[in-house]
Amino acid sequence: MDDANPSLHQNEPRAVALIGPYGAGKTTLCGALLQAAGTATRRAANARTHAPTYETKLAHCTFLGDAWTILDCPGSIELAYETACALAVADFAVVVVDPEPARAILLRPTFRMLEAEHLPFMIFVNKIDTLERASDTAFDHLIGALQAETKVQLIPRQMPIRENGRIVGYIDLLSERAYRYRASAMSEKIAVPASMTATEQAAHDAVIDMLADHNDTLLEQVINDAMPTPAELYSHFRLDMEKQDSAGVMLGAAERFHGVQRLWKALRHDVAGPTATAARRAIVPHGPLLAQVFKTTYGNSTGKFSFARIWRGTFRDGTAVDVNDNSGSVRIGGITRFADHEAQKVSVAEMGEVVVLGRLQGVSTGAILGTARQPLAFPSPPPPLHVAAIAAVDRKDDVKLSGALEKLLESDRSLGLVRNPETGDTLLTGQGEVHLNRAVEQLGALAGVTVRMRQPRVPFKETIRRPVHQHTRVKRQTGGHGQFADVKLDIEPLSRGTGFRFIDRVVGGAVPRQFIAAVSDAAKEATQRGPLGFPVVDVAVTLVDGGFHAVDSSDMAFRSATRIGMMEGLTKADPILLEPIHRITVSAPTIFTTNVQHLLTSRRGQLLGFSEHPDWANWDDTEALLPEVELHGLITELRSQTAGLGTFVYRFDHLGETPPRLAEKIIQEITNRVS
Ligand SMILES: Nc1nc2c(ncn2[C@@H]2O[C@H](COP(=O)(O)OP(=O)(O)O)[C@@H](O)[C@H]2O)c(=O)[nH]1
Ligand SMILES: [Mg+2]
Repeated sequence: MDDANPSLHQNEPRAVALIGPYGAGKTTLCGALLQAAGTATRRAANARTHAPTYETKLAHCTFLGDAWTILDCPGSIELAYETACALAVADFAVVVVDPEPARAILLRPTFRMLEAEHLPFMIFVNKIDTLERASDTAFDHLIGALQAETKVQLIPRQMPIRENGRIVGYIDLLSERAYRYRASAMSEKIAVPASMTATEQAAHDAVIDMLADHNDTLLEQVINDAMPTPAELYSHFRLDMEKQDSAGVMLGAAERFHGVQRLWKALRHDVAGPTATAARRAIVPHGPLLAQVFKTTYGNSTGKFSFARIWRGTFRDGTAVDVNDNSGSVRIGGITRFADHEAQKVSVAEMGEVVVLGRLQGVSTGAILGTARQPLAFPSPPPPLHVAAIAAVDRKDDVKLSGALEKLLESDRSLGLVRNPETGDTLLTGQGEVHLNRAVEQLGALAGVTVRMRQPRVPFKETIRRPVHQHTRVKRQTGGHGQFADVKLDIEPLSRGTGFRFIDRVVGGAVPRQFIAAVSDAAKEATQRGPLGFPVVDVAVTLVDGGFHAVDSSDMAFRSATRIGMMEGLTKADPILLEPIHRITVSAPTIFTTNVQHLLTSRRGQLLGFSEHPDWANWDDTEALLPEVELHGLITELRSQTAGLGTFVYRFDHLGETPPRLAEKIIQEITNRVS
């Protein structure tokens, strides 16, 4: 492909996402990029960095005549879905990392997201000013550590120049030019330090070899000792990144402006525009209007905003567009573009632009606007890791709450809402404590009510451990008509998971036909709340015999005899509390597997074994059976034991007997609640 034309993508607006672990300096870098583009003042740029980033922030700017949208993504693992959604519409990602090799392990989830999206990316090693005693090999170590986390080949784009252990500049390994950093200004070009010429040459050759791995033409050139020109190298480099065969590694210090201008130039040259991105996402280039919503927000004063990238055509304010290929249509009511902090109303937006659309009812994150004619891939929300029961402090606010919940779930699909009919709890599910705390805060603000959060109630059950024979007679004389019923019940335990069974073994009309249904119903009803206070499962009740009175027997009499008999019988039958046990698979880096096992056993987990993660090198999957009560807060503790990386999936497995001590405590609690 020709690279003679450096303005290959110049006329298309491009979108680049800044991603990476929390605290690596993404927001600072975003400010520095804006400042370098002349969009933000240093103060405005710095002001951005104070608070942690909870959601993807958008900034628009122009760099050397090209339009850019920068998507400053949150780094927290709990908000990873927000980042995944941004990656679904970005042309490119800059992974911002800390220079400390020990922290490279944090990059695995980031790299996995990029690999899943096939999104081209490069790495920006930030905070190199913090390396006070950088050794010759510090940078190699870092790249080695990062390489262990991704299948994409990492190619160092720059080589640091050190003086007294500090990094003061770099040599560009493609152009072989050297630069010295200057305080808050563009770097100054210098001669390659004499002491570095040999190592620089070796590093340059190594880069060419790496590029030749993916390119036969280059390989042939190398074999024939023909020197590729810098322009050829740039071109190979860009194409390699575009195919996600490799990713360049650059360095700098966003806070000091080091390497920021260089990064801009690399982006300008290496980032393909929306035409290429649309092609990568299998969107045919010519056709009707098409855009995808990647973020949705609700504010009390602002209303609903849908953030969308336009893949095809032109958006005009006031026109109607289809939603998800004919599942409805909406009218565009306001198109906004963000220039740093300032919102700018526009009436028309073109292909490639990232815009914010107002008041699109029924349109949620991932929605397709216009006509796709084929499904457009969009990341699915991750499975829940943390669950809390929520309620309005004042019950009469529940209605307001449900409206706000709808908005909340529409704006964040990594939240979920489940009503547990067994416990009556309304459960909000999400990715961790921080995530849910913030969600509940937003919920309260949207609804204008105070929302309370507490640990979900566990749907305990009970069963019996030994068979009993129960004889109960109800005999009452009240005025005229009396009440008479006599039942003999065999109450027996069944194997786990069988449920409830009623058997009629009455012979010779000891209990007349017409009353059997009343006995059966009452027996079943009695299992709704057993002697311990929970639903009774896995019990067989056999009506073996009984008696009746020609005048005084009735459905009601048989019902009450059965009810009394069941309660007495179950109490004598050695009742025991059962708790839901889940089968859980915990994934974490292998170095933390022992921690994971201790954590699970400390929470009454029964370890089933562990194995290598099927496709994450140096990660293990630990399998265990874990009581549902112990899931509460597990993700928080797991993260603290695994540098924040551990995660899990779980599903209900069986009901297990609750250990006596715990059972006592739980029964006490429910007794207190009832009385
Ligand atoms: N020493 C140093 N600190 C930096 C640099 N860039 C960012 N920081 C600091 O790192 C912290 C986290 O930065 P922030 O941009 O919020 O990180 P984010 O979570 O990745 O967005 C802040 O205290 C920044 O001031 C840098 O180049 N050098
Ligand atoms: Mg940030």
